[in-house]
Amino acid sequence: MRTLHDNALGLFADELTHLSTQQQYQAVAVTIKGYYGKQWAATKAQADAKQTKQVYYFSIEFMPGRLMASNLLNLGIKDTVEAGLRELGLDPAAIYAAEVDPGLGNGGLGRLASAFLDSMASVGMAGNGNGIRYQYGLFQQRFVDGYQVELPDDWLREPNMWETRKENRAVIIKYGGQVELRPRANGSLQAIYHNTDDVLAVPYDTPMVGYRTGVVNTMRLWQAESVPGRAHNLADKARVDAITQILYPDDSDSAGRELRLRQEYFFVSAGIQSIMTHFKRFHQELNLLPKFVAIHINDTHPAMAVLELMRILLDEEELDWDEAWRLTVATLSYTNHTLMAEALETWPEAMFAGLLPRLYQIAGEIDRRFRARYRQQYGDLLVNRVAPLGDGQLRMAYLAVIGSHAVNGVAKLHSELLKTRVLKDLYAIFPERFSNQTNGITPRRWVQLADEPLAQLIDSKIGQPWRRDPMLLRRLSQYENNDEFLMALNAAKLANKQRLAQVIEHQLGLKVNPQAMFDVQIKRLHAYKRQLLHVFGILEAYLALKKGEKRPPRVHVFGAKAAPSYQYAKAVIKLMNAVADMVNHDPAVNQSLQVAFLPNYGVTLAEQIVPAADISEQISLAGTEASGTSNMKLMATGAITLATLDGANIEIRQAAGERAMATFGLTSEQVAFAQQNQSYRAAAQYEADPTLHRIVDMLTDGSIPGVESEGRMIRTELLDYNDSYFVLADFASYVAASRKLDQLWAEPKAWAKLALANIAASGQFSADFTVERYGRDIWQVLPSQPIES
Ligand code: B1H
Repeated sequence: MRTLHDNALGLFADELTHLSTQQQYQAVAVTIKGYYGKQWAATKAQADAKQTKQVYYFSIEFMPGRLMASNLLNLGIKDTVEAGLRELGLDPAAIYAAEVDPGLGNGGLGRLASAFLDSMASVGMAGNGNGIRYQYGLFQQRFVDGYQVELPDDWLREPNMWETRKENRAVIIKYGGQVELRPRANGSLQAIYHNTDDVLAVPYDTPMVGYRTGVVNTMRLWQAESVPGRAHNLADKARVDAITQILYPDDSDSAGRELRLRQEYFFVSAGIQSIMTHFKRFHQELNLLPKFVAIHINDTHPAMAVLELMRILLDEEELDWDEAWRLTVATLSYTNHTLMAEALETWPEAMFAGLLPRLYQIAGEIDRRFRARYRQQYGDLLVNRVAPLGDGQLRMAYLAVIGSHAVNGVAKLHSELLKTRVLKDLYAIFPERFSNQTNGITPRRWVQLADEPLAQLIDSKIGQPWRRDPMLLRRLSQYENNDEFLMALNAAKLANKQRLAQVIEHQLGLKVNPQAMFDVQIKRLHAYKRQLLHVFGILEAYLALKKGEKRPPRVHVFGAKAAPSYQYAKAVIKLMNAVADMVNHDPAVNQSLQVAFLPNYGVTLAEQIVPAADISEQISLAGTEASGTSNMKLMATGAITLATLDGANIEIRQAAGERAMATFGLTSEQVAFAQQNQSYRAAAQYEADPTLHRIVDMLTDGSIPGVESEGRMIRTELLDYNDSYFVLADFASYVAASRKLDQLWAEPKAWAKLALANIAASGQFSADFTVERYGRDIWQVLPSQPIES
C-alpha cells in the first residue's frame, strides 16, 4: 500500500488517515488505475495489432453503477486490497460508498447497455460503448408529503475518478445551415454545407474492466463544448452546453423535442466519425468496414446512424449510393426494446430537415428507393405503412430495420410480438433479419458483489468456478433435499434482510421485521407495469387483517421513479405512500403488514434491495413488458417470482420449473383478443367482486387519508376509461397466486427449495451468454483469449 500513501500525499498533501472518506476514495481509485492502466493500453494495442473486429454499442443511456468494488473484483485483487485497507484502519465499505453512482439512464435499457459492456470485456470481446456524458443524470427522487419531488443529480460535483478526457480526439458536429449539391467531375454530387452551427464533441473514456481476462475495454461518452474561438457570448456557450446537460427522464416514451434530436445526432455523429478515423488508420479499402466494425443501435435513439454513416460514405468517402448502402446495412444492427406505441420515435419532417438538412435529404432518398424497390411485390398499402417517411414524420424504428442487417427483440415473447404486430410488415419483407436475443444481467455485480452471504455459501458447496461460468450453478440442485443447505440458504437471505431493514430504518424511520416475507417490486413507475395491482394486493391483505384474519407477516418493498411529466404515475406514487402511511401506523395490522417505499431507486439502491427479496413482483400486463431484467437479478439471489406470463418471465419459468414461480393473469393472447373485440368491461369486474369493489371505493371515500384527487384520477382510469392495463381483470388471480406464497412461507424448507431452484437456473441469464449470442448471430465476432500484457 506504499503507492496508496504516495497517492494520498500527491493528491491532498496529507496523510491517508487525515483525509475525508471522499478523499480516501479518490486516493484508492488512483491506486487502482495503476493496476489496469497497462492492461487498458495493451488491450488497444493488441486489438490494433491483430486487427480484431470492434463492436460499438451506441446507446443514449448507460448505468454502470459504482465502479470501485467492481473493478477490484474483476481485476482479482478485491480481497487483497480490502485486507490492506483494513490494516490501515480504513473501512472498505465506507470508501466504496463515497463513490457517486452515475445515473446516466432511466432504467432497464441503460442498465442493459452497461451490463453488456461489462460482459463483453469479461468474455474477451472487443466491445466499446458510445454515448453521452450528461452533466446531470436522472433526477434524484425525494418524497415530500408522499409526493415525488425531483432534484438535479449533480453527479460530477466530486471528480469522476475513472474517466479520462481525450481532448485530442475531439470532433466537430454540424447542425442546421444549407446544403449545396455540386456536380463533381465524375458526375457524382459533392455536398457542400453553408452556415452550419458547429459544436465540438470531446470524448471522455471510462475503462470497462473484464472479469479476470486482462481485457479492459472502453466506454466513450461525449461532451458538447464550443468550438474554440467560436462562442461569442455567454448565450452561445449556454446553447452549446445544453446539448449534453441533461438526460431526458422519460422511460418508454418519446417526447419529440428538438434538444433530444440534437443529443441523438451529437453522439451518433461523434461516434461514427471517431470509428471512421480509427478504421482508416489501418485500412484503405472501405469495403472492409463491415469486416472490422459492427455498430449496434440500442433502441431507436441512435437510429440516425443509418443516415450519418451513409452521409460519411457518400459525401466524405465519395462512394456511390449502392456501395454506401451495402456497407451501411452490413455494418449496422438494431435492438428494439419496447412494444409501447408511444416509445417508437418519430420526428416531424420539418424539424428534422431544419436541424439536419443533409441527413433529411438522405432519408428522402432511402425512402424513395425503398418504395420503388418493394412497391410491386408488397403493394402500395404495405409500403406506405412502413416506409421511412410517412404522415409527415421520419419513423426511426422503420428506418433502423431498413438500414440494418439484423433486428432483435429482448425476450422470446417480445421478439414474436415484433414479428406478428409492431414490425409485422417489415418482417414480411426482411424475415431473415429478425432474431431473438433474450436479455441478461451480470451475476458479478448482483451475486458476487451484492450478495456475499449467498456467494460464500455457494463457494462452500461447489467451489468457485461458478464465478466464471454461472451455468455451473446447476450443480447446486444436488442440495435440493439437503436440510442443512436449505437452512443455510435461508440464513444467508435473513442476513441480507437485516441489512436492508437497517437501510429502511435509516431512510424512512420505519422498523421492519426481518423475519417477515420481503415482497419486492423495483422498476420504473408505469401504468403497464401495474404497481397499482400490487397496491390493491396490499389493500386486500389490509382488509383481511382488519377483519381479524391471520396472514404471515409481509413487508412490501418498492422502488420506483416516475417521469416528471407523467401525472398518472405520480398519482400512483402518492397512493403508494399514502397506503404505506395508513398501514404502517395501524397497530391492528402492522405486525403482519408493512410497506416500505424507498426513494431514489437506482443501481446502488438495487444492490441493497435485490439480495433481500423473498418475492419478486413481475406483474406487467401480458404483452407489454419487453423483457424485464430485475426479474433475472431477483431470481439469481433466490427470490420466488410472482408473475404474469410476460417478457422474460416466461423463460425464467421454463428454466426454474413451473413450480418455482407463482404465475397468474391473462395471457398475451387473451389480452389481445379482448382488445380486438372490445370485450373487456372493467365496471363488470368491479360490480362482481365485493373485495375489489371495496378497494376501488377506498380510493375516493376517504379511507386512505390524503389521496382525494389522486384516488379520483385512478378510479376514473379504471372505471371510466375501462382500465387500459386490465388491473381489475387480473386482481382475483393475482391475490390467489399471492396467497399460495403465504402457504409456502409456512414451510421454510419447501420455500428454500424453490429459491434454490431459481438460483440454480439463473446462470443462463448471465449477460455473458447474451453478448456471446449477439457476437455469433449479429456482430460476427468471437469471444477471444485473454490479453497477454
Ligand atoms: C425499455 C425503454 C426506453 N424499453 C425510451 N424501452 C426511453 C424507451 O428515454 N427514452 O425515450 C428510455 C427507455 N426502456 C426497457 O428495456 C424495457 O421496458 C424492459 O422490458 C427491458 O428489460 C429493458 C432492456 O431491454
